[in-house]
Amino acid sequence: MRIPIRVLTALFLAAASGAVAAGPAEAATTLGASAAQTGRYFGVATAAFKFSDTPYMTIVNREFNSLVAENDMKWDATEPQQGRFTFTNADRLVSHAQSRGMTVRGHTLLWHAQQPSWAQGLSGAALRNAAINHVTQVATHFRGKIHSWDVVNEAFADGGSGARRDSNLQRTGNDWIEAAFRAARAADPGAKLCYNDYNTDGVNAKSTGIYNMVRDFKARGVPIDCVGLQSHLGTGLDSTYQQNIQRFADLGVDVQITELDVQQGGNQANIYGAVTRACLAVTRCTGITVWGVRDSDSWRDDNPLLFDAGGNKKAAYTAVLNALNAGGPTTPPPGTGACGAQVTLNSWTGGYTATVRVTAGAAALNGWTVGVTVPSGGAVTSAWNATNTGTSGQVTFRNVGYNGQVPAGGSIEFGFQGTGTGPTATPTCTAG
Ligand code: G2I
Repeated sequence: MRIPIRVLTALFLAAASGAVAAGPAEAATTLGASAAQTGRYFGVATAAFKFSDTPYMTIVNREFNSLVAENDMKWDATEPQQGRFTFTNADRLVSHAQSRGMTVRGHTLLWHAQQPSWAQGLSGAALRNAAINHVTQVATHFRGKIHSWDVVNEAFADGGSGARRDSNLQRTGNDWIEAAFRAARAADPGAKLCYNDYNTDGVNAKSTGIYNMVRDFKARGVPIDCVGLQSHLGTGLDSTYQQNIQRFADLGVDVQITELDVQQGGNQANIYGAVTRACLAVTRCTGITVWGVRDSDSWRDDNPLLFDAGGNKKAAYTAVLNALNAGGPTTPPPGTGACGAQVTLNSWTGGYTATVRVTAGAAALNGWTVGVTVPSGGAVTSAWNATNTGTSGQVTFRNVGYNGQVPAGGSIEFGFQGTGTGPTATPTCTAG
């Protein structure tokens, strides 16, 4: 039988795309290393004041490759008096993460809760200006060090309305969220910008309200890159949990599970495993963060975490590790060569930022080079986490000192900003 060439081409492309990674040859033994095998991170919420607790730090350093501040980056912590910023604890967290090669989630720039009392007393234009200044100052302070920012936290109402929550920020005008995202992008173009909320653990009125906002932002060019689903869970998991992740991903944003904890009880381990599998099943679900280290560190009193008070691994831990080791779609597909590169654009009239994810193939990388075609009329104006040669036409980006080594199947990101139209062709990637 003769197979038409078109079909052969399709078969070849399907084989070459390598979209589905087989399980790793050797199971990883920590959460971070296991998640990295599919290009994801596994993070934990920490508090700088616990960094001197040795059993606590032993677990943090062994298991996780991403940190978020449980409280140390909130508005009341970073700007206790208007215009006076304190970053001591947050800086400690960031520098610890950097020294261990961990990425950092920023939590959170604007929220109706945990506002300093001076902000609680403001309204109207004074509050709006103070809020935007806060976004700008904090995002600028951490520029280049944050993987993803929760730019706005918990702005939607619970219940069936799908509407915004009333708050002093909301009363400054419905456009406060997009103003915050634009200010964050201007201050740190390399950070992914997320909207983060809870009770969004399935397709429901609240998550649909957020979905509609994200769709509108994408349509109007408001810079948004990711949605955080907090996932503070009880004794059950919504049957539409994965479907909900997928529908956000289909809008062209990443999804991150940002504050996972699950009520202890008969189902805890199963629910942790199911959440992990749901994330792994969606290519754009790029990482999971648990909201604390040991049960005794949790804001909840129902033992919702992966380690008990003595620092022992619980059944929930094993369920997560096994799910991570079973693999899932690699994010993004590594391709068949030594490495692959995929670009995500955030464009506006006359300019763009590009995020490029470099993924190692079957062997670890010791240096990488990415070639990008920049359409004529435009030029690269700045780059981060890479050094460029040339600014228009064929532009080459090379790793910098700290991100040349990428484990097999692992990935790193760099980015650049440019004028004109962003590159549309898939970049080339070569080792070395
Ligand atoms: O409420 C759980 C989480 C829901 N999503 C947003 C998260 O930011 C939030 O985290 C919790 C922290 O886990 C708590 O640790 O946010 C609470 C409010 O910011 C945190 O509690 C606060 C207490 O309310 C303060 O009294 C205390 O000073 O923790 C502070 C630092 O220990």
